[in-house]
Amino acid sequence: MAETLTLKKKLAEKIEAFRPRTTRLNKEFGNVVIDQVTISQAIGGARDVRCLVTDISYLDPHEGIRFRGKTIPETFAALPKVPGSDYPYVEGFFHFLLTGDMPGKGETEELVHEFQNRSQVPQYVFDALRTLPRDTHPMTLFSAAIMLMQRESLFAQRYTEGMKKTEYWEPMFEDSLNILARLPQIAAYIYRMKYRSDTHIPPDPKLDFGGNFAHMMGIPHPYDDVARMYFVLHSDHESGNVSAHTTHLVASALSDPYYSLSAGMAGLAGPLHGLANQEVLRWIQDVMKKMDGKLPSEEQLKKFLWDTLKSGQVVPGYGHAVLRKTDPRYISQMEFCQKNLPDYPMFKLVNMIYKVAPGVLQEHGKAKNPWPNVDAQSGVIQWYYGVREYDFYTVLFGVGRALGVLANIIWDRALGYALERPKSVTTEMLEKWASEGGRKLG
Ligand code: CMX
Repeated sequence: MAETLTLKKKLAEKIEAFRPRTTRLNKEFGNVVIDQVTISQAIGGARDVRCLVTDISYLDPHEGIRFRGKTIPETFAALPKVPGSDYPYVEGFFHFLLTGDMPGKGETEELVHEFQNRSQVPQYVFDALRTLPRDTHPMTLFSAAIMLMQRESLFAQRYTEGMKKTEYWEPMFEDSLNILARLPQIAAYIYRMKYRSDTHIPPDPKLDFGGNFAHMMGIPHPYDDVARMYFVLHSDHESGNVSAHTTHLVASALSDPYYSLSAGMAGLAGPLHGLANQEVLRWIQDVMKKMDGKLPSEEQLKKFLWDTLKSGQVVPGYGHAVLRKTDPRYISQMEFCQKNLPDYPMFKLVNMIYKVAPGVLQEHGKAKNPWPNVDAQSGVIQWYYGVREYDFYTVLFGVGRALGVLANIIWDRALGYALERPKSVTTEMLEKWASEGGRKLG
């Protein structure tokens, strides 16, 4: 089945053509310096240190994300659309992330079919999830479900049997496709088990990734478009963010995609990363509650923001480690809201926060970026379409993020990236180098 898949054949050709570039850089230019590290970067989370490589997406601080060189609007415009929908096939987008080529209609349909063939979630996954206490966080269930399927890893099996390094990417590709095809049902199952009285809607084998997810969630059109948009927007944000970096790090030990993605999802579950989308809704709901459901004035909103900051908390959905302008993923979702829910009070509140919060954060003077990130808008859309259990929102982020991080680790193995192992130093060493004006290099 997979042997004849156009995507796999195309990927094999791309990898063969690309490998000499990485080999040449490593062998002939390995000593060329591309960055240096300061004490505050060593203490401060390696911010801005250039020591990761990916060709799948690039995040410019002022422009935002480009997938394979294309902006978000360019990506949406160029991908084949699902019939009757304004949004593209998620499957076609995965083809684009992996190869850098826009798939044609035929290639996309072939891949949609391939995903459908691989989408059956093993019953033991559901059985295991059901044994856990029902108040377990959805991200714990999601990460656990991915980890549970590790026994099926072809990469792990082929590695034990013995395979050449140049072949590593193939079972990584197979595992990744198997995982991705199953994620919509796993996510919808977790949602309905926890929040819809444990009633479930079987997958429709004729539907695409986003359409089937909406169907299994039990939410009509245009939620299928919301799903497609959401998964594409959340897919990839270059390599240094916690979920991408964790997945890459774990995979560098030649852990298979199940282990690696499960670990990446644990990173996404942090409130400074993907969990911020649930925190945004919690914050907005808190404001609405205090206002008895009425919209606050700008002055009142300013006070809510200052109260949050003065209590030592962050304003969720604002700020970014790399971006220095409004996140284009925020804008893309804002445009969706303007078209589909322009008068929704919560959307109006989100717009008002956008008007007020950057000024407050600038006055506060700490955040390097006072502008909204992807998480500031996404929960409102979910709330509008009836997904009001905001604990679940990070799982939606996770389904999308899986597309990017899995594409990345397939290429990691294809290009033979090494075990990741940065060097640590002690505080005493830092103090010594500080007193000497820097570490003597060479
Ligand atoms: N509200 C209040 N303070 C903020 C802030 C915010 N939204 N954003 C940054 N700051 C503070 C930081 O906490 C830090 O304070 P300390 O010096 O006391 O530690 C200071 O400003 C400098 O931080 P920074 O360099 O601007 O930002 P970082 O790279 O350290 O962190 C991020 C980036 C996203 C974690 C941070 O902006 C934040 O906590 N935002 C709120 C949570 C959020 O929306 N996260 C989602 C990000 C997108 C995603 O990954 O999903």
